[in-house]
Amino acid sequence: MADVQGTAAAAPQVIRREDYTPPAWRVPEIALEFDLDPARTVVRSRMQVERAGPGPLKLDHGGQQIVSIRVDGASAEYRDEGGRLILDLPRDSHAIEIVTEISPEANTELMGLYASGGLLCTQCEAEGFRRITPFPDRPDVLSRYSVRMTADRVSFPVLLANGDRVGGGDLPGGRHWAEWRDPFFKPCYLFALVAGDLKANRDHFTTMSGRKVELGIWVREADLPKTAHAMQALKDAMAWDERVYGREYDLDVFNIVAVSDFNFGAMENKGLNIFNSRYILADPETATDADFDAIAAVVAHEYFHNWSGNRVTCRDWFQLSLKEGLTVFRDQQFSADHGSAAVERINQVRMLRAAQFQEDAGPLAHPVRPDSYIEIGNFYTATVYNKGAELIRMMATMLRPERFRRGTDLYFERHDGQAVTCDDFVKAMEDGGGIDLSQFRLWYSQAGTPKVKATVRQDGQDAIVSLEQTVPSTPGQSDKQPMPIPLRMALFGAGTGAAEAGERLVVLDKERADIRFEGVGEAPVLSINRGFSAPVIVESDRDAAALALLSAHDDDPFARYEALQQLMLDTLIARVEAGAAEFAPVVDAVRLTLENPALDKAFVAEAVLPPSEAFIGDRMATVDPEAIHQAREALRAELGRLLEGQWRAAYLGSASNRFELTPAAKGARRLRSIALGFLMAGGAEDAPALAWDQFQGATNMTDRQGALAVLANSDAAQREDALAAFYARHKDDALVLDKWFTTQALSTRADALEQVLKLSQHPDFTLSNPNRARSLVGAFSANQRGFHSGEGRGYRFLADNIVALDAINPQTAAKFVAPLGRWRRFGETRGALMRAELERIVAKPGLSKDVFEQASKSLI
Ligand code: 0A1
Ligand code: ZN
Repeated sequence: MADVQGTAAAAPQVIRREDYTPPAWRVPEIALEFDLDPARTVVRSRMQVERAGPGPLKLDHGGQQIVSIRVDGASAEYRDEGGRLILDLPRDSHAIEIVTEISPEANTELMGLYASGGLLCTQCEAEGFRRITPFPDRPDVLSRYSVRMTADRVSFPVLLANGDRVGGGDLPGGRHWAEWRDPFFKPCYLFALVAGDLKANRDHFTTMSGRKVELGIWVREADLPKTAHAMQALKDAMAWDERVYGREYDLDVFNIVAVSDFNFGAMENKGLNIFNSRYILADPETATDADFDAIAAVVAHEYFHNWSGNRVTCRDWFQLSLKEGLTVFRDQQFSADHGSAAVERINQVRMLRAAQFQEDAGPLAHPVRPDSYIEIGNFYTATVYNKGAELIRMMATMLRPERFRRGTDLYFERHDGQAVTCDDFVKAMEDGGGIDLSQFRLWYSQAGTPKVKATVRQDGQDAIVSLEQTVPSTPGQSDKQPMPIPLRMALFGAGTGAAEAGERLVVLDKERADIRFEGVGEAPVLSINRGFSAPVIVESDRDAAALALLSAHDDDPFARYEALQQLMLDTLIARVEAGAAEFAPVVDAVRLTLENPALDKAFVAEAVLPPSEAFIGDRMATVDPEAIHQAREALRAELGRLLEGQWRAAYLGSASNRFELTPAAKGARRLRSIALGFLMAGGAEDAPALAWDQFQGATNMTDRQGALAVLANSDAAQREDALAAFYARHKDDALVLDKWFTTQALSTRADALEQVLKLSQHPDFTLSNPNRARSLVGAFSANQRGFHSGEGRGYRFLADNIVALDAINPQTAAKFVAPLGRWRRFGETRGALMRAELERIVAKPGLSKDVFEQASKSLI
């Protein structure tokens, strides 16, 4: 499909938050008719428009063919202004009818109406609706939709849209029709339809007021057995939102459809969620425990949007975090309530640090509520989503549960049916929770990860914690003000590890503050940012002994994990920088953790893992990926060797029997594969055989993939056999084959780049399926050692793929640019090579504005 505005021939237009003006026309009613056909679909739109202010009616237009435009029954004059149809209308209300033609099968961008594996489906967020029919494609125009579809009865027996089905029947010529009506006002980004040969896993949920809701998860018939987990998650999410937020579902039907070609994870269209199939389909044979968990989280996330996003939506796209930050926070709470809360928090923070801290530290840094964009698709970022969720979490921490709930109740009640701003949310927290958040609003407007320096000293019978914050400058924002940083902290005795002072919540709202803890008996060790209460980087002068003490005694599981991570991090950085460092304190701390019977396996498994190579690099002035890799491997080898007995015990003690998805069973499987990795790293003679046996004997994908990854990272003789066997067994299951590509793309071996170059020529590799593109190209760009090896050939590989993918799917291509944008961090030689690839991308004629924005900003 031609993308008229998508090309960067002229300098692309910058959209600014400060330029927001309310719409001049409302569209209270719209009736859509689709004559569906993969090659040529005719769309007839009838809109009732009403004047809300001065000015013409402006309809965004996606470049498709316009057959006719009529106003009040007569053919109408309009002009095209840079992708917008402008209609000067004389009266205050008119009936507009527009007929357009589109070709779903030619739509490779996967925005608007497109074909995927024999289905026709839509994706409208953020600005896809305009590719279906001209419309004021902005989230503050709310309409009631009715949708009539006609299609071939054999190819498309199922016709779904938002709301309730109100009619249907057969037509001559082998066609049939169905009509759906959605009684709720919604912005056009929540519109959806699906047509295809689908079967449903059907169930129902009775809401707290006793209404019965029909639930359907629609997939290809062969996939029906893989939908049980998603269905259970949906019912759990519906019950949880009633219990925790008092939010009840509002339609009689809730449908989910799984599609195999999708740019993101899933989409919360009103009453008709559309999912990337990887976040629906699972059984123990094909999905890992992490997949099962991600499915539950994404199903819950999309469901929660029904209130945080759909009933209360965004005024404009700068407010994206209004719905995304809040909904991520809600899905995080849901996951914590349904699993191990400590491990959930560890994983959330790991993800935040891996994606968001990097974003905040680089050329693409932007505030949670951005000030400008060229292409809004580039702002579905870890900052808007995950840092946005941390902002909600900080407010919840400061308010405590009861007052936070009063705030959210007020928010939903006050703004139901409206399109509002992040500031409206904060105001509801202030009014409902009784708190002044004036200074807190800085978290929405200032980019960059704050740093907090913390030291503790004894002062007679007291301890004094000195805190100092700095907020780094980021592109376009050099002058930063101090932010209010809620820090949960406690003190432990340096000799005994005994708790010396109960936990306190301190809000650091100035550049500096001294906090006095009274009545401290012995020299104190500081436990700070417990539970990761603020998304900041803490720098403290705690030495190895203090960190080891916390890792053994802290009663906050996150802080305990963090202490061991910090100990490993300090050790590894010293190793890289000074060439040598004592591993003994780390070995002792890991031993104590492994031998502590009070800790559950899931926690132990996460705590003993050294920080990732990328995270170590983030804390260094200049990143030398190979040196970091060698240091980390040396530590893993030492841990493996010196604690062989403990790893063996952990391995044997975690043998899987019956497959269950309880936190305990998942923790055991996780620890088992991690222990196997350490045995291999330590050079245990039987480790390759153990890995092979685990691979061969596995009764579930978690054990199989765990063993495969260990072998894929090794030089073991069984490596090739395992990869070949995995391929042979799973080559017909696209989602599992993605894992095969990813495992090799993430390999820590020196030849990862060569393997990836080969795999990119594999007959099963294609850029046209986003999951497959991410499984190889996306994964490899996160392989710190592999990507930066080969004198720039890794960079060239990435750039070549960005350019190739840009021609078919700019939105997904743009997501691959960020790793090259980190060029400043990798020293002169690598930096120049990375920059050269960015320059090559930017110079490409016909580049999309999506990739142009990311690549050009990355050069600055
Ligand atoms: N709102 C969705 C994310 C999403 C955004 C854009 C899309 O376009 C391809 C698709 C999905 C969510 O937060 O889950
Ligand atoms: Zn979302």
